[in-house]
Formats: sequence, structure tokens, C-alpha cells
Amino acid sequence: MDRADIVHENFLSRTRNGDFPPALAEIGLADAGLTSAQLVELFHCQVLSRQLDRISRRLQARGEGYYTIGSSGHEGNAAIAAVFRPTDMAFLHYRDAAFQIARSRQAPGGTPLWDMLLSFTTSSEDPISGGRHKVLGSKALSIPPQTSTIASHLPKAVGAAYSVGLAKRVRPEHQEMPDDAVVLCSFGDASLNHSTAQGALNTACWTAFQKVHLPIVFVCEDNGIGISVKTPLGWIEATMSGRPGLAYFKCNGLDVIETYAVAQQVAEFVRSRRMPAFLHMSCVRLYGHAGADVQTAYLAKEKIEADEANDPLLHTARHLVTTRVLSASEVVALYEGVGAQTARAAEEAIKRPRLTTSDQVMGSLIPPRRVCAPTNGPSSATRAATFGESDLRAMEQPQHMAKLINFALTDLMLEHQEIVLAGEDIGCKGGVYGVTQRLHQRLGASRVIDTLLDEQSILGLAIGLAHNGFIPIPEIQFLAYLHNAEDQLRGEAATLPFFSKGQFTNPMVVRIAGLGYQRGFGGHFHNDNSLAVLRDIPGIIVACPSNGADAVQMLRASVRLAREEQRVVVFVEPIALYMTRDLHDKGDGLWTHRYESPGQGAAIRMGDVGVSGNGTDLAIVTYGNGFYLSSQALKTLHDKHGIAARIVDLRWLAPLPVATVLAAVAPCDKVLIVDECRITGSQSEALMALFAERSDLPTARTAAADSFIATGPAFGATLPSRESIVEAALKLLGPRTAQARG
Ligand SMILES: Cc1ncc(C[n+]2csc(CCOP(=O)(O)OP(=O)(O)O)c2C)c(N)n1
Repeated sequence: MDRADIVHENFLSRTRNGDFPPALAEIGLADAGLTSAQLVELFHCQVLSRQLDRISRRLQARGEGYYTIGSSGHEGNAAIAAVFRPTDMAFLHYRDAAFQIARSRQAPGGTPLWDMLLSFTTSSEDPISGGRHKVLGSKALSIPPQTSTIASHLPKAVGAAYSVGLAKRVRPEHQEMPDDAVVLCSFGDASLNHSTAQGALNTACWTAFQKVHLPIVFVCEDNGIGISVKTPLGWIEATMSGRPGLAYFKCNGLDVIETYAVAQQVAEFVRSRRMPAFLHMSCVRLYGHAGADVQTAYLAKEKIEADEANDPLLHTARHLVTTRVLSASEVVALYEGVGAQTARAAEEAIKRPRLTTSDQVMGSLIPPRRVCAPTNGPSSATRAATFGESDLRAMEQPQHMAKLINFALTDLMLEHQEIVLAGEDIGCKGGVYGVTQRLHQRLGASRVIDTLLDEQSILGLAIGLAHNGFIPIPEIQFLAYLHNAEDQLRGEAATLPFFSKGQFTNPMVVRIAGLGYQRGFGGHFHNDNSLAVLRDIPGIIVACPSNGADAVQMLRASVRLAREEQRVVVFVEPIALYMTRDLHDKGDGLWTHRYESPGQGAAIRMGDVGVSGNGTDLAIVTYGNGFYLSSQALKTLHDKHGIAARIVDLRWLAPLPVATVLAAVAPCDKVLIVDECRITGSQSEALMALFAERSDLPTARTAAADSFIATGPAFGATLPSRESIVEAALKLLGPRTAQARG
């Protein structure tokens, strides 16, 4: 017999017989501040959650429902929801259906049963994911949907909690949470061990330890097991009860009255003190981990039966019957009535339409545009006061890229109050390359945040800030250090609009210092020449300027894309070009540019490529350092070989600006792709495919070797160089062509 049926039969027979599990706590209804009606309401939420689990399993067995992971045994979290407000953003564990149902009772007009059935049956009418995922979530109830990656929601929950206090100091235009909001974040006991969870908890403690406000409740739903691996008895309390800056509370989630009482204490603590708390809710897991999981393979029958005997619904039924709020038969009638209602609704839900085409699935990859108030940009008096005389004078002179990005960031932050910078060493020090120098002094510590050393927390902070209307510009100090945090972009930021039908978004511009060619510095960690990790993420934009003038305009375009179009933009800054001034000869200053103030200069929109030269013998398609080196090669090709070439600077690496690239190379005889990234997984792969599929032009490429980069004199040995570009161009054009020109 299916364990779900056993639990169901147990509930009915034991309730009818008054055979309830023994009382767990002494807290009475009145002591907890609950009325009889509220207790019935909570029970109703628990029962609805349970019946949804049961129907999901039946639908799956009939091939009408998909992947089921249940909430049974965790229904005590209904009491937690009842204590908090629908405006307290909740990043939920996948077993929190009862929480969502209870929260929906706090907002008028909610239809949780129907909404959740539509999600469980993957109907395109599912109000949260539009049929893309079986997931909890609701825009109206401030419940952003969460990915299946356990613990990955903790960093952003911390970020969202931080944003509440920040929004009081710096009002974001699209603020979502009220000033007295708190954030909830729930997860399982096994998930607590994940380094992502530990990082986020550490960040919360580190923040609160400094008395910085962080109104967050971490709810650990401890059922004692993660799929098949048991959590050591007492581990959660032992590891969490003594953390600095984090108040520890515990409750027995089997007892809905105790849970309500403790949750109230937690809510009072967090809402009034604006400090984080950890609510350790013990519970049981009924029916095994998910759909096809057979618990008997790893759990003794006695343990399974003991948990089933402790069904939280039986505990609530006991309260209802012993306090004479309901009779046993009324409890059974309520349970069966909800079951029948659920079954009827399910038969309707399975008839609703589902997604079928690729266009439909992809309909929410790109978030919707949002209405933004017009901005006029900072006044000249504000700019003068912010920049100071010496920088205003410096703007009249050509500057290198690092300086120009610094000016552009300052102007953007003056224009948009909701831009917040966050990263390691970006504040007082001004970044390891000085790009953010003086921004901290100019714009204040609230808007230029020196974070702790944890890339997952930096990106999580950015995602959380964006949930509350800010436009974060997080910085990853070196490209190599994106890799230990990539899931925050790939799994979290990029997917949120997709599976929330664009209702939740996390627009941001992630600045990353990266790529190779630093002379003698750093080796392969500070010279990381692979963007493969970013290239294939649906919906995100990857920008890579090759010079300071472009960087200014592209940064403005990126902020506009984030602010108005809610996009996630990754802005890769080639470190080796930060301070580069000269192109051909020492002192020629050809890689410096005058700063174009806001509104000045030709704007660069996403997809605009840069074309340098007008030769038609050859088009060199490249970006970043490749554009710099190709500009040197262009001169050699012309002066020594009589070859007239042009260089097409991609500027935007994802999505590839296909149409503009094809148009830019169209007048040329041949195409050479120059790619500073490793040949495997590099942009050149996509470009070769593009030209093979969409162009007749003979095409070749030169790219970096599939190697890591060395420190010292061999720093460039594996990378394209001016010489190797010239050589590749001559090889592609062939000796006869070159002679004819010569
Ligand atoms: C990062 C990651 N690793 C592995 C998994 C597969 N997985 C899904 S749930 C789960 C166990 C989680 O256990 P726990 O946190 O105790 O929550 P419970 O399911 O018991 O409520 C695992 C390993 C995952 N989803 N994400």
C-alpha cells in the first residue's frame, strides 16, 4: 500500500477513535494568542496542503501531473505564515505549500487551491510559472518562486533583507517592500550544510555583528533527513544556537499552537530589532523524499511508522477535539470535504491548456519592460560638487579606460539614486585597479558597499537588492572568482523571470574584471580567458568593451537595459586595457579618450558593433584585447603587405549581434576571427558556426590555446598576438593575393 494512503487511513481512523498522539507542549490556545476560529483556519490550511499532496500523487500516477515533492509532515509552517505579513517577502522551501495557503488567507481574493493545481499540472494558466515549473510562488503574496537548487535562495534572501533598511536611506523607484518588512527564508536541515547556506548565514551574522540592520528569519524545517542521509541528532541546534549576531529559537512544528507562539516571538524580535533570527522547526517527512522514492530502502519500518504516528494533522486534530472547538466527526468532515473539493478541482485543472511550442516556453526568458520616471541627469552644480575641480579638468584630457569607467559610474549614480555598487575592496580602496576610486567618498557607504569576501554573497546581495527595486552593480574582482559563485547568475538571476512569467525580476549590471594579457601579473587566476560560463545562459547579456570611450557608452546602455528592461547584464572589463594608453608607439596616446559627459557622444545600443577601418580585403571580427591587438595588426597588414582590412569589434558577446556583424563583414572578401579566449568554448566557436551557416565568405580563426595562462615573460605565449594575427591574416588571404597586392 502507498504510504500516502496509509497516512490518510491513519488520520481518519485515529481521529474517529480519538486515538491522538500524546500532547507535545503545554501552550494553550489563549497563551499563544490564537482564537478557536484561527485554529480551525490553520487546520484548514494544513488539510488543503495535505490533500494537494495526495491529489498530486494520484495525478502523477495517471500521467496528468508531473514531478511531485510533497509538503506532508511540514504543515506546521502554516502557523509561521499566519504570524507574518503578505508583504514580508518569503523565499520558501519546496515543502511549504501550507505556508503559501495560510498566507493567501491574509490577502483578499486568493484562490490557492486552484492556483497550485494549475502549477502542479503544469498548465499555462498557472499564475506563477505559466506552466514552466511545479513550484510555489505568488506575486501578490510576495513569494518569489525558488529553483530546485537547495540553499541557493539564502544569499538573495539576505540581500533582500539588507535592502529593506537601505531603502529607507536611498529610496528605489520601484521599491517592493514596506519599511517595516522582514524577510523569511526557509530550507531543510540537510540544506543547511550546503556551503551556499553557510555562506549566507555567515554573511547575515557578519552583518548583524556590526549592528547593521538585517531583518530576516531563517526557518530550518528539520525533518531529520535529506533524501536518505540522516542529519545527526542535535546537529542543527548545536551548530546554530551559538552563532554571533543570530538569535536562535526553536519550536516543534508538529504542534501548530506552539509553532504559532514561537513564531510570534520571532516576528516580534526581528520586526522590532531589525536583527536576524533562526527558527528551528522540527517536523517529520511523510511519504519519503519525492514521487518514486522508496523510504524502506534506507529507513527502518519502525522509524517510518513512528513518523507517521506523529502526523502534524493528528496533533492539530487533537487540539481541536480536546478543546472542543470541533468534534472528531467535524474534523473528519472537514478533512474529507477538502479532499473532495480538491479532487473535483483537479479534474478541471487537468483540462486547462499547457505550453506546447518553443515560443510559448521562451515567452518569459526576457523580462518585460517597466515604466521608469524620466531622469534629467545631474545638474552641472551637482556634478561640479561631486567630481571636484581636478576631475572636471581631467575630463578635458584624454584618459584611460579605468578612469573613464570611474567617471561614467559616478554620473550614472548621480542620475539614478537606486544604483548601488557592491564588491570586495571597491569602497575606501576604490577597487584593486582603482576603477571605483573616490566613489565611496562621493556617494556614501550606503551606495558603495565594501562587502565581505564571498562572491556568492555579493551576487546574492545584488539579486536581493533588485527584488526591492534597486539597480545593483556588483563587482566580481577577477573573472576566475565568478566561477565559485556562477550559480547565482546561471541558476538564480537568469532563471527568475523565466519561471515567474516575468513577474519577479532581478535587473543588475555585474561588473567583472577579467581576461588575459596582464604583463607578468597573476598567472591563470588573474588572467582568466574563458567566458564560456556566461555564453550559454539564456536571457543574459554579456558586454565587453575594448576601449574607454566605448566602455562609457556601453555602461550607460547596460544601466538602461537593467533599469528599463529589467535585464541581467554582465559587463566584462579587460584588465590589461584599464591603464593602456598607447597603441603603436610609446606616448602616442591612441588608446585614451576624452570623457563624453551624459548625453554627449554617440550612444551605443545593445547589438551595435564597432567598425574600425574601411578596407574590404579582410574583416577581422574580434572584441576586447583582440580589438586592441588587431588594431596594431591592421597597420602592419596595410603598411607591410598592402592589405586593406577593417576590424569589427563585437562589443556585445551575448546575445551575439548577428545581423550587424554580418552587415559589417559583407563588403569584405574574407573573415578572420580573433578570439583571446580559449579555443574550446570561446566566442569563436559561435562565430565560425554563424559564418558557416549565414555567409559565403571564407573564414578562419585564431584563438587562445586550450591552456591556462602563465605568470612571467610567457604571459602571452598561449594567446593571440599582433604577430599571430598578421600571420593568420596572410595565411587566410593566401600568397598570391598578398603578392598581387604587393
Ligand atoms: C545543490 C543541490 N544538490 C543536490 C540536490 C538534490 N536534492 C534535492 S532535495 C535534497 C535533500 C534536501 O534535504 P533537506 O534540506 O533536509 O530538505 P527536505 O527534502 O528533507 O525537506 C537533495 C540532495 C539539489 N536539489 N540541489
